[in-house]
Amino acid sequence: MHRRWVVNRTNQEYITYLSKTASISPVLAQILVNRGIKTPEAISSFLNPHISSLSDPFLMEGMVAAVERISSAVQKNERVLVHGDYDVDGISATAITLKALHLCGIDCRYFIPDRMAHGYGFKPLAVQYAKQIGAKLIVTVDCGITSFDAAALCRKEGIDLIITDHHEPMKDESSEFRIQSPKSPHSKIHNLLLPDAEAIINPKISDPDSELSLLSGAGIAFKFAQALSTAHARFAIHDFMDLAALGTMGDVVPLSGENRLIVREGLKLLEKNIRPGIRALKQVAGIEGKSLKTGHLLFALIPRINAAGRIANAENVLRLFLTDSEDEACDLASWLDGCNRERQQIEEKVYQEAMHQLEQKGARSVIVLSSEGWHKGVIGIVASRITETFYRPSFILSIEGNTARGSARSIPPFDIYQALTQCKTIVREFGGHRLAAGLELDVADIHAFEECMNSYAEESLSAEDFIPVLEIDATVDLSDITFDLIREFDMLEPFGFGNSGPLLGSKGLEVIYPKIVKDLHLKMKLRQKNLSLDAIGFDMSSCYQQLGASPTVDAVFTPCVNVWEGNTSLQLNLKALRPGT
Ligand SMILES: [Mn+2]
Repeated sequence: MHRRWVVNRTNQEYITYLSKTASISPVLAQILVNRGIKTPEAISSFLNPHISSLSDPFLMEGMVAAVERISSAVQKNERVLVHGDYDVDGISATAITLKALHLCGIDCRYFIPDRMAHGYGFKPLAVQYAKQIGAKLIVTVDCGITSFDAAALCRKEGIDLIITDHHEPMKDESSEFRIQSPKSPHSKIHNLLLPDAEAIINPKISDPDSELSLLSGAGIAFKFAQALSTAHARFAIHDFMDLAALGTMGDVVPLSGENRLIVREGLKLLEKNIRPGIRALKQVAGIEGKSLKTGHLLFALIPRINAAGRIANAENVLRLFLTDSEDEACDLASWLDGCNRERQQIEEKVYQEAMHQLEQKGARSVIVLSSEGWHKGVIGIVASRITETFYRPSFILSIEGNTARGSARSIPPFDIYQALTQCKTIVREFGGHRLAAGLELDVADIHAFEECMNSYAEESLSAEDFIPVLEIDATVDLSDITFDLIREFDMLEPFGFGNSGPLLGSKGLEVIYPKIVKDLHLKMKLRQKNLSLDAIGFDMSSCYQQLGASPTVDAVFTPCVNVWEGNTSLQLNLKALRPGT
């Protein structure tokens, strides 16, 4: 796919100043500035994050009230229901909250909705379940911020409610139906519709511009647990960071601020196998004993964890996270591995059908595809794959009777939550974020919805917005690439959304001995002045043809250390090539 190459540049004097004061190379200084880390102090805390730098959870709105309500539950010996969600973020958040409440001495139960039977979110059915089991308090995690009906039923049944969530609150544009009680501490917040609850912890409401608003559902559960650990029990909050890291990576929130700290510490804990369930899961995924990187979470652990909620029952994952039994852990892990294989097959079938439909109708600015029989558990992944392939927002809708339920994925220039708000008279229900959302609409309205989305996209996007950008951190000479530089880059880990591995660019490189390896990869030496380095481009064999077209090439790459038969050497891991400019 054609991409626009964009090099990030900052005032050279400032880079020199940062490089000197923070004792880092100018290349690293530029990379940090690109990630919004712009002062020597910010650089120091970014490169050396420490658990002591976790922010005070009591500064989060709603926290004091929530912790007080838990205290009274402890005193009155009340039963509490934790209401979660079926994806990795929701299950991790549930596990953290259950453990923390249990350590406070609370008798707690859980409810995880079933994707097929209940759909996403906190619904009246769960309140009925709470009543049935005699719970006097419900704590939602990773959901609840738009659960008006369930909150109202709680009030009616005399069950108290604490909402912890990181999803967008509903904007109040038609003030006729403001559903807030005067008791609610949030009733003063303008333009937001919030459910009636004893406490709401959601930084997207109280602190939308702070780094805390980037927390995942599990991240917020972690902050709640942190507050409980200070107020009640003497448990170590550090021990929850493995679960919080899984949720953080699973929900693809930016790896800055506390998210970075959570994932960095969480990876170490995941390596240590403090939970039999995680050890067993690593075993079936073939990554036990490895030094863990975020890629292992993204491609080995998280797909297996999410498979349960997609095609079966997510409660088993909760059991996996919480069990102390090695046998149970092994059984559940291999069951999950089976779910994941089944998920892959179902996904492939839906993907092929969706691609076939797309070929027939052609790709518009916003892709809307729908069919009966598409498994709701995989439509989100299919939307991701289609958006990635065509670099367009996409909606994949599964039709059942008169109802179409769908998943949407978007590209950075197109705020899909905003777009849905614009078309909200056509959709029955929707929720989500800038880049991903879920929705429900009448089958009869699918055509009108497609038109509405496309006309909004045509108004708000330019042709350039449909060309993906390749962001290059810095332009370097090959002589800048050293073992020291690569060691410095290691300090930037963990990599992920919002903190991707550094990409460097270099111009006017001479290509020496290019060859295709294993039919797929491209191997060569690249020379600049009298210096040459090995370069490898995985899955880049198709670039071989264009190499002869000009005397030199420009290249984008990540430098790495290659170890081969006991020798270590510098190597460029190529990401893109173009004729020299
Ligand atoms: Mn979430």
